Amino acid sequence: MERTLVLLKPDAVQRDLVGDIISRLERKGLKLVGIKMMQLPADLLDVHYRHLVGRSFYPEIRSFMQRTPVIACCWQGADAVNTIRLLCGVTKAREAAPGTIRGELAMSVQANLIHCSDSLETAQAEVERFFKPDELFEYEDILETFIYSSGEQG
Ligand code: FUP
Repeated sequence: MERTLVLLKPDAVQRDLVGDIISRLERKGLKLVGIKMMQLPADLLDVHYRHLVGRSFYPEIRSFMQRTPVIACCWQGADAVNTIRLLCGVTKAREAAPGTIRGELAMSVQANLIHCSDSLETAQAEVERFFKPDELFEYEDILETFIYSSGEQG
């Protein structure tokens, strides 16, 4: 089973959409294995968004991501990285597909509610960046045999 990082951004916190977004991921069948509220420091954001540091819009992204605390979550599931990318929708939220989180709930490129890791390699690095080992949990999911076939279970 894969693990991936999700951040619920300040617009999700401010718009009271935290419960809705978490509920969508839960109802899909993904397993929550870590969750906390964090005020993101600038140096953590500079590493997290290092592919964007230097772009003209980066200072605005950094300040947006610091406007309120965010909710950091680690989700586990079969192909969890790609599954959550699909549920999220494309970056430019007003063009995101209906049914996706961004497609249903957001309009903006910047205020697009959610970050999710974009590859398995990135996911492993991002989960380690945002969570200490003792903040991540392994526990039995009693519904797993109703969510996956035997060949799909981790
Ligand atoms: P995503 O993987 O969909 O979160 O998108 P990126 O990693 O490419 O972008 C990270 C964040 O930068 C996005 F959530 C929004 C913001 N961004 C802009 O504000 N303008 C841009 O042109 C590109 C990204």
